[in-house]
Amino acid sequence: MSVVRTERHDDILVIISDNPPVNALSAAVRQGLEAGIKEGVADDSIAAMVIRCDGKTFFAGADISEFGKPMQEPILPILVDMIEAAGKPVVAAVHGTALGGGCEVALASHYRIAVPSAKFGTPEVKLGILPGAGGTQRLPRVAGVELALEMTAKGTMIPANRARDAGLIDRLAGEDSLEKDAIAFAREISGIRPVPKSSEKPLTHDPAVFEQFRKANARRFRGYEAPEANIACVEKATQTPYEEGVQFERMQFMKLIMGVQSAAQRHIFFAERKASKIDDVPADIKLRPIKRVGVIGAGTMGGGITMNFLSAGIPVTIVEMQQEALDRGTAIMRKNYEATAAKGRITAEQVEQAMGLLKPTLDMNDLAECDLIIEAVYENMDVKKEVFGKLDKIAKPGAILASNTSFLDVNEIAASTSRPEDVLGMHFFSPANVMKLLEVVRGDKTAGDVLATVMALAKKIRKVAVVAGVCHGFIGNRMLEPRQVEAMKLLMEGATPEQIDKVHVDFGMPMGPFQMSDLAGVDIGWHRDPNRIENIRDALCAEERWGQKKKAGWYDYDDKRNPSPSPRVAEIIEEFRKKSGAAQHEVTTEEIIERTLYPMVNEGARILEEGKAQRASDIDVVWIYGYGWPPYRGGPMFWADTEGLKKIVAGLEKHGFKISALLKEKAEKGERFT
Ligand code: TC6
Repeated sequence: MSVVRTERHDDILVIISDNPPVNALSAAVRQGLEAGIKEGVADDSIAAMVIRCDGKTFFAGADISEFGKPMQEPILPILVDMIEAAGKPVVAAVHGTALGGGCEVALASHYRIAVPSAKFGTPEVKLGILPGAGGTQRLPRVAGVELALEMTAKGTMIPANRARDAGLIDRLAGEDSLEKDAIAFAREISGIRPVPKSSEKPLTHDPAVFEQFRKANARRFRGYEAPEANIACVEKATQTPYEEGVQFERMQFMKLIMGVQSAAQRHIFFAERKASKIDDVPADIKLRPIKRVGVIGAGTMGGGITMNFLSAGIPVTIVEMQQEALDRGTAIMRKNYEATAAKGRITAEQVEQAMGLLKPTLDMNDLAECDLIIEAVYENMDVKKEVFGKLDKIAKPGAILASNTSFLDVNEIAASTSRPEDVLGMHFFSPANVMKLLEVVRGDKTAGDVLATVMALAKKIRKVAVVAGVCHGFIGNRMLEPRQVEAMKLLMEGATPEQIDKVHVDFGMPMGPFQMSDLAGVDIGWHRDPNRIENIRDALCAEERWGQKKKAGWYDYDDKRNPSPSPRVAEIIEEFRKKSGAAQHEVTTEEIIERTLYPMVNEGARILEEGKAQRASDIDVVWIYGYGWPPYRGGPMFWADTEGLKKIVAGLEKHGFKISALLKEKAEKGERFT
């Protein structure tokens, strides 16, 4: 059966796409739409047409899986032009999300009607491209330059009421009567001639807008190619006739789609979705119901974790040992919600709703009512074992017991209970209510339904979850370690913290290893004996250079936390260099990359070799969502593929690293990780 069908309602032809899950504009859909429009145009008894979709959404865009393959006719730009040139009115009837090519189909239609819950967006920029079917030229004409910039260059999605205010839609339909309302609307406007075309609308704008927009978003766009291409196209729309603008857009689109950045960003799109799939657990396995969550520990981590569930409408019982700590943790959660409300992102009512779902308690026995209990206490094996031993006695049968450990052996923790099959790790990243990544650590005995339940729950609380096996540091922190070790060695050989950090920031990371250490706390994991000074870090800690919180760490900080290179740190480094007698040399950018980033790839390969990650793309997801690896480089494994694995191996060999067998084998065979 065809994915597009037509239905006649007297003089109105309704063209309906049914291409689950998101009505992507695949070749079959484009061919069906073309046939539907032709049918409506050829039939004199048809006065107007309506395009709508079955299922959960209007077209959510071009079919991304077709990118990079030969395109089948009709290509999207031709199809949307054909819709606009139909000569009879075409009404787009929108529900769900009209995204990318879907938004362009709506823009090329002569009228747009949408249900109040519908959303509109051109998120192509997030895939490293632009709305290349005339979208950058039609959108500013229909919705104004400022909104067009917001939607194309930033990928902002807008709700139906804003779309109506901006002129992007003509009418709101009833939430449950879209087709009926669209047909009535089509009949109402069917006689209007000429049919209004988005491409012919006059454009008014203030030329200063572009520079202001570029300036205001310079930080956000740093390193990316697509935002500027989107801006340039919208700017072009204001300077040249429509046809010239479209040609310019086509050129920009082709350049982007052939580039590495778009390939990287598309890789991440699919990697993120693949990450939720567990290779050896059936997709339809019965999940355990999670109606109430328990959290042990109301500190920074426990509080952040709790907020995820409250925000998703899931009640939480939070346990602390002391009333004061419990009150403090609860107050911080409220303060965080209120700050979000002050920014207008949630309402005061939502703050109360979320906080109303919280049950603070000092009695661990209250956890008996929870279906999932997450421990977020001090990172120490004995403490964790004691907590899990207690939980074993309190938790109801079938409850899932999770540890938020970032390093420790989840199998050992599980062994302190009589039900290791119900135990796993849920490693949140700080701040836990903000960071998208969740490493779900699968113990040797973790049951399949336990793992699947937590992966599904992760989506509900809007996390991107990745399955990791039990090993020191799991995926992310394990790969961080060789980077830190090499960064310290480079200091001893002549590099400065500023130089190493700059290479990482220029690469696209939000910060370098030393900036990160200052933010997290130089003293994390320090032995706390100021007289025991074995390395540079001990020396910093002994002088209470614990990072930003002390206004001194690897850098000096002013009152506004602006960093500057520290003469004292330079002295300490120099003392250690002299003491060790390490040979000094001029450290280049190339060497810093080879010695701090290549070993991460090497460690990633080992993680795969040992089966601690399901797939290379999962590692990329961890680094993008947990550590701010630049999406336009696709994550460390994708980046290694683009660098060339032979080059990575040669670089590692040059510096004497022991190379992963998998990495070596792939390099020799000319294979890729992703
Ligand atoms: C474009 O339009 C360019 C135009 C210029 C042309 C010249 N294609 O996200 P979910 C799959 S570029 C193919 O889990 P949700 C997805 O992989 C496009 N497949 O669902 C997953 O497959 P799986 C611009 C797609 O309800 C399944 O659908 N548009 C596409 O959480 C479910 O996805 C965008 O960038 C696609 N376009 O969210 C929008 N979209 O089940 C991208 C989804 O095999 N899409 N799939 O794993 C989204 O943002 C979201 O999918 C959503 C639905 C908001 C539509």
